[in-house]
Amino acid sequence: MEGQRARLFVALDLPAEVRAELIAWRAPLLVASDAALRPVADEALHVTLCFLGQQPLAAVEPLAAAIAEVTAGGSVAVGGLALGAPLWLPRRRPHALTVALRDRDGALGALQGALAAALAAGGWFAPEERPYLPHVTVARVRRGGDPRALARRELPAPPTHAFAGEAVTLYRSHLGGGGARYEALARERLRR
Ligand code: 2AM
Repeated sequence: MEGQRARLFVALDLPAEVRAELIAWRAPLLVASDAALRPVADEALHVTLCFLGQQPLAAVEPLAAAIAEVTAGGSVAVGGLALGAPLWLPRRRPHALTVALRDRDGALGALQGALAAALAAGGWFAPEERPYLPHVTVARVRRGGDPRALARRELPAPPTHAFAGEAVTLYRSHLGGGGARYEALARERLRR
């Protein structure tokens, strides 16, 4: 075990009904993409808060403790969220179809900032220069896939009702041929 590393990230988990809405929203777009897009697994739809990259497995326990401290044992709420505009990322040469997240009360930005500061202090996270852009990746461009025809079209807007984040989870990403599989290593629920 000693010396083993894993690809880790911390994410906000979405309520099941919001995941269901995203699954319904993307379904006709997957068809229209003519197989250029591969859907992210239904249960894996998430909002990345901090991408940590390769970390020693020994860091999992202190990382879980740091996340528990930032989320204050379930007393933090992240409300006022809503799905926003569809977004191709990166903008110039898209690898993914995503949906932006609106953070109407600034609660998500505050949580992400606190988490980024705590994880940077622990030496696990290198803060990024670019501003944090909350989004849910719903599908990735397949190798050799060309989504340009779809990317030129105006996409329908996803549902816009307000919701609250479910939990903050430390995930391990297992990369594989059929797409990454995400394993939850530690989860802290948020106040509803
Ligand atoms: P994406 O959804 O925008 O592609 C697991 O790979 C999660 O970490 C994904 O949500 C992915 O974001 C994000 N991720 C992967 N590589 C990253 C990087 N270099 N910087 C920031 N986030 C990254």
